Amino acid sequence: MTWVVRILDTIDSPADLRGLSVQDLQQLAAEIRDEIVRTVKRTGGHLGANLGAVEIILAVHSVIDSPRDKLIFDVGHQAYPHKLITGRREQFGTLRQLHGLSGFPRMSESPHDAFGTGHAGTSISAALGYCVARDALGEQYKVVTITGDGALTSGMSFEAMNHAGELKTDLVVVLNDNKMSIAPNVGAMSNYLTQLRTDPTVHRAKEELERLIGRIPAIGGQMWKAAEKLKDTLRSLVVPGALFEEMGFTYYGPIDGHDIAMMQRVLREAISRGGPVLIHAVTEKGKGYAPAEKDPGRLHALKPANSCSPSSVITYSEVFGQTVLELARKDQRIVAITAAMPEGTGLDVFAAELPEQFFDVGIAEQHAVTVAAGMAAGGLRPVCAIYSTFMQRAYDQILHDVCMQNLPVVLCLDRGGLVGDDGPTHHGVYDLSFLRSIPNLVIMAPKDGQELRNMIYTAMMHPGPTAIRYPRGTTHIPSDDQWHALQIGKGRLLRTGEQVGIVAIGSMVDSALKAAELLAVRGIDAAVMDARFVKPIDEDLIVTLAQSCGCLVTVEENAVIGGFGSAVLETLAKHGLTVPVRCMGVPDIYVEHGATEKLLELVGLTPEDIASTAEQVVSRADVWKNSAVIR
Ligand SMILES: Cc1ncc(C[n+]2csc(CCOP(=O)(O)OP(=O)(O)O)c2C)c(N)n1
Repeated sequence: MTWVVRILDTIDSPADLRGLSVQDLQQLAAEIRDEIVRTVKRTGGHLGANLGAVEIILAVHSVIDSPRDKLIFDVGHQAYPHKLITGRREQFGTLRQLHGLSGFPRMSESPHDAFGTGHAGTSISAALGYCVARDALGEQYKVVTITGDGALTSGMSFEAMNHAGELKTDLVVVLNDNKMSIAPNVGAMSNYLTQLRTDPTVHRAKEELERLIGRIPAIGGQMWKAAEKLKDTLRSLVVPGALFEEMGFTYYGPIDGHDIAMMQRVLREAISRGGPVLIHAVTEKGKGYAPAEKDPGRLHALKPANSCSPSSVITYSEVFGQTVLELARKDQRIVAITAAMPEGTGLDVFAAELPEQFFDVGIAEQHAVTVAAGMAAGGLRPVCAIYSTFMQRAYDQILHDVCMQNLPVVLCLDRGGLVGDDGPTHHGVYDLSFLRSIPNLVIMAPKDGQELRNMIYTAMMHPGPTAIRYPRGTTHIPSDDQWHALQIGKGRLLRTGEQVGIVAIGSMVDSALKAAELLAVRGIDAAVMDARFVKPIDEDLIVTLAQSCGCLVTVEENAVIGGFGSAVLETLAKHGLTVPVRCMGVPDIYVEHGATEKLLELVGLTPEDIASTAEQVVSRADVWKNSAVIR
């Protein structure tokens, strides 16, 4: 029996690529694809974008000298091939598992990960920062980014290019144009790239024009200036990439991003040319794996092999999408906005049925919120659905454009809480804290799908701004096909009890109820409150609970600093109540990636954790009651 030695097994660092021929690199690309498909089927993770970027990554690593030279990814879920050839092949099977490899580049994971990523549109800014540092410190290294066409819909990419064009420093941006964001890419920039890729007349015109321009004789004075201007005008009319050239980048392309030899040649030429350069590489998302090539949107990412949901459940995102659709069918003023996540947010059903009332603005969260503010000012009822982690981008837009003007925008923050294997860049655990200090904003968090339906309806009826945050994952199919308006600022008592009040919000309400069961077995009588509103908070119910139980535990799947528990403490302070309180939430750390249940254990938010904390608080309250010194 003969063993075939994989080239991949001989690559421990990018330096090992240098002796390889183009044929070897092509063979290596096939082995990398194989390894990614096999592993991701088991662990879950991003598929299509990685398969499409293999040759670009091999070409870049074969012409630069990482980690001395810097390779910076955008979003970073395309970095699996990079991980496999930068000394992490052996650990690749631990991808996205607790304490295993991250699904994104991380500076702490490898010296080859020049910059950590997860959110889109950061690569050109970070790379430019490296260039500035390099130039200021008199160092000599190359800086290359791999940036997607989706990332180019993000404002940050343009802000960075604008700056790079002025600094004129040596920077190579490889634009990995696979025509897709997660869904098909949108917007005028996307149309422009399509035109560059597909219009053969533009290519012929470029060659012809460069020839003609070359023939314009060198002349002096005013005539020379006029001729130069004419050249520029002609160039901007027909030269591919004129938009990038106008921004100060030398444009190469479009070229086939799967052609390793060509990529190497163009990269070398770009590096030796100097200044900001953009290489427009066209690739196919899912390349080399037929199911992903056929359906790149659905196979953007896979769930772990052992995950399946029973048919009695539905995702929160689906409840959201269906509810907004039902409401919008009856009211044309209701419009839905997504920032490049139509499927993820559950708005795909809305887009299919009511395209006139639906807007995908690209990876542009800030714009999404302010355009919603403008729509509300103009008389529409916009619902803006953005993952909690990406809403962090739009803080000022919420504060300055929506809430200061008290506009009726409904902000829906999906993936609130710990999101699991995507890890710290994607956990949505800051929103309650960062939203709570904004005046005029009503903030709600549902305990289940039915409550989410009611909250969406309540928000639509409210004349000012509202935010609803709900978790990733599933909930019971709502029992009621209708919805009911909730009284703003009112929570509800789900379980009465005399010894401790557990005040929970959103995803933690069910865990609090389970904790109360555990406590009952231990002879402790716990009340459980579903707070529903973080703001305005139900002061009456909290004060009543604090007085009747003598101690409280607050529970939230949000940073404990400045979150819901802080609001409860502020309420008690306002009413002059001094009772023992423990605030449970996400501690002041960036929580790892891993299965959500494991992460909840890690941060101490399981029903058992809540029960034992409540037990401690009860015994502390007893000491308080009996001790004149402490009192
Ligand atoms: C600020 C932000 N918004 C949304 C996302 C969710 N998201 C992850 S990847 C992606 C599409 C990226 O497309 P592109 O830049 O073309 O990269 P590709 O996956 O095609 O390589 C989106 C919208 C994100 N990561 N960051």
